[in-house]
Amino acid sequence: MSYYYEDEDEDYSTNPDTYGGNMYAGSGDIIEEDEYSPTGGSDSEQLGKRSSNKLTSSGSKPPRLLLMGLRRSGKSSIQRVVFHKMAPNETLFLESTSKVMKDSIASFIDFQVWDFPGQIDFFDTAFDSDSIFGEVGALVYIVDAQDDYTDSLGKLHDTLVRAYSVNPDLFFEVFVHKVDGLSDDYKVDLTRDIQQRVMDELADVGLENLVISFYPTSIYDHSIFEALSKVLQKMIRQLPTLENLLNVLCANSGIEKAYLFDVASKVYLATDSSPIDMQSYEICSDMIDVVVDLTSIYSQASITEQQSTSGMMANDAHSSIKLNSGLVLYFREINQFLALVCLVRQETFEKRGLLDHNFQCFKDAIQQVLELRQSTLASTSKPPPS
Ligand SMILES: Nc1nc2c(ncn2[C@@H]2O[C@H](COP(=O)(O)OP(=O)(O)OP(=O)(O)O)[C@@H](O)[C@H]2O)c(=O)[nH]1
Ligand SMILES: [Mg+2]
Repeated sequence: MSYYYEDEDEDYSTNPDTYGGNMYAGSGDIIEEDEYSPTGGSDSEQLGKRSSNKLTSSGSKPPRLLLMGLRRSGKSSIQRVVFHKMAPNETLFLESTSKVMKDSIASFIDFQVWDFPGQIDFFDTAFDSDSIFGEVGALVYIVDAQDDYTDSLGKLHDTLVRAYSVNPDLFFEVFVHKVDGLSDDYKVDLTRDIQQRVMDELADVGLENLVISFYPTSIYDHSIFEALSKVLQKMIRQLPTLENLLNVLCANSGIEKAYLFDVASKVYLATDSSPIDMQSYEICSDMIDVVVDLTSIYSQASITEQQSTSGMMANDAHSSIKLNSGLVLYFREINQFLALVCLVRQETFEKRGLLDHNFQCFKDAIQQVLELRQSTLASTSKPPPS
């Protein structure tokens, strides 16, 4: 295995935590209702630099991911494992949530995760559906598949009807959760059964056209990351452009499969259009853990090294692992949030000049997509001439 880590961003390199265990330091503290903590960092230059590394959602406000479901269904566990790197078995000790907890995530797009308490009473006057469902985002309803889910589906039905009446543009998602330990066939059957029952009930109230996606998930494997990737992708306006760029890169560089990942959460933003197989996704996702773990162990040394050679450092981190299958697993940093992880044929990997050149073009193109959005935002926010 060859491992290289070189770091470009001064502010980020002096803070190994940015890439290490505490991914959202300063930006993802759990806060209670009606507060929004913007991204960490105070000086405007730094904020400008960070924002040009971000993608944008379709609304002006940060989109919301609303996690709903009965008590103990696993909402807080999902939020902790994916966005705060909690080990899955530590979720056993999580306390029940009593208030809506809003978690602001500053990442490739800024968004908020709202973790609701299990038993929400829609008829309670404190529950303001208009403001909760009114903004852009996704309603993710968690069904505990290890429990009797009859009550949960009843609640899901009420939630969907209520949310749809307030905001039909929300994305509606159902996680059939805690499917760890179940056979693949059973997972599929179970998800299909739940889907059928939900759709039948919606048809009874005339909502048969409501589009809902169903995913079997568990915090003990990659499925929760994959499902959340798909949900978050719906909120990225630039997704078709990113997919096109990945297709062009793969076609010209001997890449079998490529994923554009948000490094901190391991959620993938885009992939090329070749079919996704779970194995390639899992191995690419594991590669991020390898790089992040090694970085957190060795980053102090790499910082010292960089300081002594300041001005001469390369501007990206990269790492590769040769696999027995004749493929090379290749990680390459794009900016402080994003990395490309791909499976490259070994013979093409040896022609590194081509790969490096194509990667540079890809990176420039991504940067242009990000900057274009920034300049559009800047020009639309200028006051009209008097
Ligand atoms: N087996 C298994 N257990 C899970 C999974 N996800 C969560 N759990 C467990 O489910 C229990 C409840 O998890 P929480 O995240 O607290 O549930 P919650 O929906 O936030 O509950 P409330 O806050 O009371 O509404 C914990 O013991 C978790 O360890 C999973 O994917 N598989
Ligand atoms: Mg909870």
